[in-house]
Amino acid sequence: MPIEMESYFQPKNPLFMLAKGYFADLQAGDRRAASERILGSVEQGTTVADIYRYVFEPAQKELGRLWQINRMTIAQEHFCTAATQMIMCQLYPRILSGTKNGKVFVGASIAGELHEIGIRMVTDFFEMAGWDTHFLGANTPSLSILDHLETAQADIVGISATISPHVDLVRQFIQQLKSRQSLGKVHVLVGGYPFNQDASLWQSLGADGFASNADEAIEKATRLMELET
Ligand code: B12
Repeated sequence: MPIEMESYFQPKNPLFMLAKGYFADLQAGDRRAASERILGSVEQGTTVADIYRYVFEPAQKELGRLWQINRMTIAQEHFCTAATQMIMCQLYPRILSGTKNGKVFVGASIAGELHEIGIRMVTDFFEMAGWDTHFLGANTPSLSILDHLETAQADIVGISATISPHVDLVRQFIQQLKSRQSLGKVHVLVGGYPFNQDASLWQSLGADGFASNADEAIEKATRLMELET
């Protein structure tokens, strides 16, 4: 990571004031105010997708920036992350309420990988786009993911890795998937920090696609499904 980095809250953010206020609530240790601010905004018509795009994602990245320059302790960073996850849960009645398109998406972080908010956001975007989704969370062993893909009759699996040494596990996972006959039709999307740094990494691993954010993930998935028909 570069040493000098701009804040992730920039005035061009369409929810700039909401995002700043939310972050200030969390920094003050006030989860209740943070939650009320988000739920109030959603009540007034802000979409859950926009809260994810313009509030939660920059807030998470800002945590990393402040931690890196020693302006936030690890404990504060954990507190804010846990609070954001708690508030995301409060939005599920809205996330799970749309009509379905009959397609199944499974999202997981590879074994050893503890970063799970990115793939959770991606999975929730699939849910909001009408897919049936299965979010398996952090640190999921490859064989368990593969077995789950069979049970869930998945169309697409999304695998997340943030820490570079985990990239090789993603490669091994893809090889295992491609060699299992029963999973011949399952497409693999990958994403996370190392894939954002090197735009051709996904191809060298044998994945079917990569996306740098949740909106792009839906676009890529739609294209993969169109290619099938
Ligand atoms: C919260 C956090 C943690 C939490 C995670 C908790 C949790 N439940 O997820 C904890 C405390 C566990 C953690 C631990 C560590 N962390 Co950390 N962490 C972060 C932090 C602050 C936020 C992560 C986050 O939520 N981002 C927000 C999401 C929305 O963004 P995202 O993950 O990039 O996801 C988006 C896209 O990448 C994409 N995407 C992601 N996955 C996928 C998957 C698919 C299929 C697709 C299509 C797209 C996609 O779509 C998402 C939505 O747009 C980041 C800072 C940052 N800049 O992200 C550091 C950061 C990622 N961590 C970092 C580090 C170094 C670590 C540790 C090694 C620290 C340590 N010394 O112990 C450990 C490693 C633990 C492990 N084994 O995995 C570094 C990574 C640098 C690197 N890769 O080289 C960062 C960047 C901090 C920094 N400034 O240096 N961390």
